[in-house]
Amino acid sequence: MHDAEPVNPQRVFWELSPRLPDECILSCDSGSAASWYARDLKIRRGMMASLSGTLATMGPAVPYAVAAKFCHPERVVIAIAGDGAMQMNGLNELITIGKYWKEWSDPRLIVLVLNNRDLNMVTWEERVLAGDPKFEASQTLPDFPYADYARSLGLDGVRIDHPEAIGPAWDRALNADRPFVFEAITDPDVPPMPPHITLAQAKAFGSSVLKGDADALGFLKQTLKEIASNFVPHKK
Ligand SMILES: Cc1ncc(C[n+]2csc(CCOP(=O)(O)OP(=O)(O)O)c2C)c(N)n1
Ligand SMILES: [Mg+2]
Repeated sequence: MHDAEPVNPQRVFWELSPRLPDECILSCDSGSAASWYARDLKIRRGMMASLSGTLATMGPAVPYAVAAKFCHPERVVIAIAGDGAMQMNGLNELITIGKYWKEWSDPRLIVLVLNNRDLNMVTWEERVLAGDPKFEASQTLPDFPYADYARSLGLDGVRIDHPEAIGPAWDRALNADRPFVFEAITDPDVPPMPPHITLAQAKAFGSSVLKGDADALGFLKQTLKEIASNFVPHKK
C-alpha cells in the first residue's frame, strides 16, 4: 500500500475489510469505489453485498442501504459512494435516513463517501479507453462538507484527510449510536486499475498524457508506484 495525496482510497477499504461486522450488508455505487470494493473487501459468509454492476447506474448505494435497514434493522449496513453519486442523490437520502433511523433496532448505517472532487471513474475512462486528457468542464466536482452536513441532520460523521486517521475513524463509525457519514478526502490520481491492462489501454493512457492532461504529473507518479508495487515484496 503506497502513500497518496492526501489519502489513498484503497487504504480506506483495506482498513475496513478486517473490521467488517458479521452479517453486515454492503451496497457499493458505480464509480472508482467499485474497484476497491472488488479488490480489497473480503466478504464473509453471512454478509450480503451488492454492487451497482451491469448497467452500473450511479446513485443506488445510499437508497439500497436505506432499504436494507428497513428489511434488516438489526444488521449493520454500509453504503459506499463517490462524491458525484452523493451530489446526485445520496445527500438527499441522508434526509430520509434522518427521518427514520430512530425506528431501527440497531441504528448503524454508515455511508462512506470518497471525496475526490472528480467523476473519477469516467476521468480514467477518458484516459485509458479514449486516450483523452481529463475534460475538466464535465469532470471536476465542487467540494462539499459531507460529514458536517450529516451532523446538521442529527446524524454523526467525520472527515478524514490523513491515513493514520482511517482506522480510528472506522472504529468510531462502527460503534456510533446513530447513522454515520465517513468522508475520506482521497487522491483522484490513484488509478483504479484492474489486475491486468491491455496494450490498447496502455497506449491510450500514454496518449492522454501527451495530449496535456492537467493531472498527468500526479497520476503518472501514482501509476508508477502501483506498477512498482507488483515487483517488490508487499508491505501493508
Ligand atoms: C446515472 C449515471 N450517470 C453517469 C454514469 C457514468 N458514470 C459512471 S461512474 C461515474 C463517475 C462517478 O463519480 P463519483 O460518484 O464521484 O465516484 P468516483 O469515480 O469519483 O469515485 C460516471 C459519471 C452512470 N454510470 N450513471
Ligand atoms: Mg468522485
